[in-house]
Amino acid sequence: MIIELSSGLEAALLDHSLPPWHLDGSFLSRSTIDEYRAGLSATPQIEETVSALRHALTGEGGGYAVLRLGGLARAMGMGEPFLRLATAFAAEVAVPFSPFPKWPLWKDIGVKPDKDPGKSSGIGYNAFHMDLVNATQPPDFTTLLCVRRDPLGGGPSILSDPHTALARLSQETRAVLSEAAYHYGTFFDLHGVGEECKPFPVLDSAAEPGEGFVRFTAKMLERSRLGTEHAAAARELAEELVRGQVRYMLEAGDYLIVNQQRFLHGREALQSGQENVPEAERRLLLQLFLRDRGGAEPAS
Ligand SMILES: O=C(O)CCC(=O)C(=O)O
Ligand SMILES: [Fe+2]
Repeated sequence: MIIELSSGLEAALLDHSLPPWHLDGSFLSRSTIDEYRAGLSATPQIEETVSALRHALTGEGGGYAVLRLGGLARAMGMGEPFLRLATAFAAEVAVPFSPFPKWPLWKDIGVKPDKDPGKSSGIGYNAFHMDLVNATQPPDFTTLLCVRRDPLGGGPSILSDPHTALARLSQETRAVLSEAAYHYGTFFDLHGVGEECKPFPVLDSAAEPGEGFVRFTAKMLERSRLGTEHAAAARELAEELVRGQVRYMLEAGDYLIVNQQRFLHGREALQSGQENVPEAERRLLLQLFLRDRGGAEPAS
């Protein structure tokens, strides 16, 4: 679901500066949230825009949205004042937080030609996954703000609904995916996401069909040692995710928000030749995580 800002809203947002944000532990502070809400509420058509955004993320059949902030980005640049506006929109969805104590609220995802190509900031295919898959409380939303797209033209984002994918698998395969036999990655010094979840089941058998996190990352197929039967079930799910995927090329100023209980995300490979692109011109995203207000906010 793509959400454009009306020209009236854009003009009012350009006119309206927001104060710097403050954190309370790893979460955006209550006072910043109140200030940003008050700031946005003074602009025309904000209610329609925010309700369209919430509906795209949590309404029937929804699960992700691209909020098009490119007009604002072109007019004001993508420095701190622009990031405050993006943070204010994020705070209308849920509470922004940073699970990584050493990182700023918005974490850079650049392009590193020498890194594992399939991981964050690598240049290859970044397979379907949820972020912080191995935490007992993964972020409810993961968000990616595009500062620069791949100048060589690669790297579209991919999105897929794992509940729909699971429904196409056999009962037997789903039963295998419900076993706590999966693991991926490390877990070190993370805030606001609970404890390490290891091993984990992909499918939470206590959740209603179609609801809850589908704890999945296709990256574990190559990077974790899984039993043969568990790997085969995970591979079937990975294939169904690709079958049902949508692709979207983020432009500068596009803000992708993904409800992690509804959709998994990934990214296709960047165009080859990244070594020849100067670092300051390579694709750049900024990532921010959100925690639902519904449940108790975990202590940081
Ligand atoms: O590069 C992208 O578009 C996605 C990156 C990603 O999903 C991640 O770092 O978790
Ligand atoms: Fe991700």
